[in-house]
Amino acid sequence: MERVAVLGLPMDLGAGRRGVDMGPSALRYARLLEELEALGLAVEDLGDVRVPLAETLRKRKGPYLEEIRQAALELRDRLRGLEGVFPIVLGGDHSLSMGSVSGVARGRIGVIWVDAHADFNTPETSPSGNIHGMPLAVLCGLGHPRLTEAFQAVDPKDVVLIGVRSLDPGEKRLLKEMGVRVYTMHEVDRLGMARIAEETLAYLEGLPLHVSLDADVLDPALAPGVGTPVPGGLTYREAHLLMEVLAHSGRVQSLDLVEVNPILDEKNRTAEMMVGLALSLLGKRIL
Ligand code: NNH
Ligand code: MN
Ligand code: MN
Ligand code: MN
Repeated sequence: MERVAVLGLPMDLGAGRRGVDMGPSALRYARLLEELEALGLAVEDLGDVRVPLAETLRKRKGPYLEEIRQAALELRDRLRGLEGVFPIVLGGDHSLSMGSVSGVARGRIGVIWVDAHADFNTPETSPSGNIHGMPLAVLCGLGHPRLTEAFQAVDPKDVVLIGVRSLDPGEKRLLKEMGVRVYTMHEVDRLGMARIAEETLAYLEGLPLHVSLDADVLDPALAPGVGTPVPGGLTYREAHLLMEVLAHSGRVQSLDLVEVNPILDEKNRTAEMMVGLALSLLGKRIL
């Protein structure tokens, strides 16, 4: 029986709006653990990584670089201690993925970043200064030295972005310079998700895979509970099909479910969507 470990990181310090710190609760409330068990998996909830509340930090305005670094390092170390389980990390804002990817990497790893944005800003290119817009750049070695020293973990050539439709000017330049493979919504429309999923698997041939799933990749009509909604996102079936094809490969070894904002959501639908996608990635089939 495959074993799954669920670990939360209730942090919103990297985002521009409050609320994604409640994401782990919302995902658990949406029956993530029960549904995984119903699939026949052995599931263990490891609880949450501790993270300071924004209210308790004296500095009232971000960026909370040191606090985010510390929380992501704790996540990294917790994940490094796991062996023989499939970790699902519950966010929390996307800056936690610096810790999740470095925590699950045991050598070379392919990262599939499913997001409306590329999260490829540096402090120089970021228009917002929000650290959740930077984690993929940090993982590729670009950005604040306090972060890149701790978390550089992937070759930019081993990264695939899917669902992108909002890029800042400096980010576009960096993505091209670093040779990151990007499937924007334009490619999703033109090629279809089946082909994109197959191409992604072929491109990352031979590598174990980590999927980092940002709720804002979904169309805001399906997933209103996100801080930075962008129109024209993935449909229900496009998102599930991607997860189903990746599941079929048997190569995905870890998952982030991030950026669910229950304050902005309607009746927890966004968390429910994310749980459904996790189930498809873990092998749930229609027939
Ligand atoms: N690119 C913008 C920034 O750096 C938005 C990032 N916001 C996200 N990313 N939610 O997934 O601030
Ligand atoms: Mn993101
Ligand atoms: Mn995004
Ligand atoms: Mn996001």
